[in-house]
Amino acid sequence: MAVCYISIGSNIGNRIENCEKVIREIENFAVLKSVSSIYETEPVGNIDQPYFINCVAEFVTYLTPNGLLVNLQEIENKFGRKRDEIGGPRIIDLDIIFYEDRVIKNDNLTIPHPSAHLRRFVLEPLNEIARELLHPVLKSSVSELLSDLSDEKSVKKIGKFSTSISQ
Ligand code: PH2
Ligand code: MG
Ligand code: MG
Repeated sequence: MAVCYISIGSNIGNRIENCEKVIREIENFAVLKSVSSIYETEPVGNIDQPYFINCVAEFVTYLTPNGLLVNLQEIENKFGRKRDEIGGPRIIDLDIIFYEDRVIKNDNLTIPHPSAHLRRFVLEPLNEIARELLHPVLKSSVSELLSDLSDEKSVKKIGKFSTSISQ
């Protein structure tokens, strides 16, 4: 079984419920090990869009990295994710941040996620559940990446998932 970390984001509709529902969906093919608190985060990139709800969850799975990607994309599609605007608002966005300590780069998939180490909305929640985890390319821990981070976008912890999710 492989350990993977998935960043979950939503800024359309009932954002927290969207995140809870996708965690339940991912549990059809992976075992949830831990999930961060719920964060409300200022949009990065295209700033003319609503604030996001973001969290990071740790799963273990028998799927390969590519198999995991395909399954996550199926969930995004099922939730009605449209891919017309790059970096625009989304009902749900599922990004693989780490998969074991694998380094992968192909046309479909880059792991570790190429901008994870630059984004406070990823590192703050990840630091809550995996502060010692090493970035396999940068060879720094999540907590080191967070303390070196220059991203000053607002990332606010606003609560926890219900225990039915996080236990
Ligand atoms: N996702 C993006 C672009 N910008 N900003 C925040 N705060 N959270 C996100 O999840 C996010 C973003 C593209 O995937
Ligand atoms: Mg993303
Ligand atoms: Mg994505």
